[in-house]
Amino acid sequence: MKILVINGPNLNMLGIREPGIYGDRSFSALEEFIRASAKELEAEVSLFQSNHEGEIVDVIQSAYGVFDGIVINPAAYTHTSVAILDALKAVAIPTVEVHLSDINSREEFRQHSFVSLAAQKTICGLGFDGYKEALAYLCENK
Ligand code: CA2
Repeated sequence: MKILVINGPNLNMLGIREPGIYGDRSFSALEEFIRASAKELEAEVSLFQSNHEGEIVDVIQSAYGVFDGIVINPAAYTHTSVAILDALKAVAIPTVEVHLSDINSREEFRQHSFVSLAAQKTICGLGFDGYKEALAYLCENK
């Protein structure tokens, strides 16, 4: 099982500010957590982070025929990006959307997700554990 994990804009700043919302652990701790979770689940993961919408579209397109699943936290692009939605629909790779925080109990503008329209499942508010749950879901439903 080959899974591409995509993290969107500003997630590389994790741990630096807003610990009350996103926790106090760093982005490199998140990457380590994802790698350890994948190892436990016997899945192969590739990690990608970008602050640029077009780069995220490019990496989704290049996943076609290569990866069996995608885990994506599109960060702020969740709420704005039809381009990322269209790329996920184009490749039709089983996708799980993850958010560290519970976007449904935050500001109204965070309560709508374009990406949810292409995801098989959305996991919110579980912090780092949400990524492990997403990987496990893809492994169980391959
Ligand atoms: O809860 C999530 O995982 C989000 O996808 C995180 C995004 C936010 O725009 C989404 O609405 C929900 C924000 C990414 C990280 O933002 C930071 C802000 C300040 C300090 C560190 C990270």
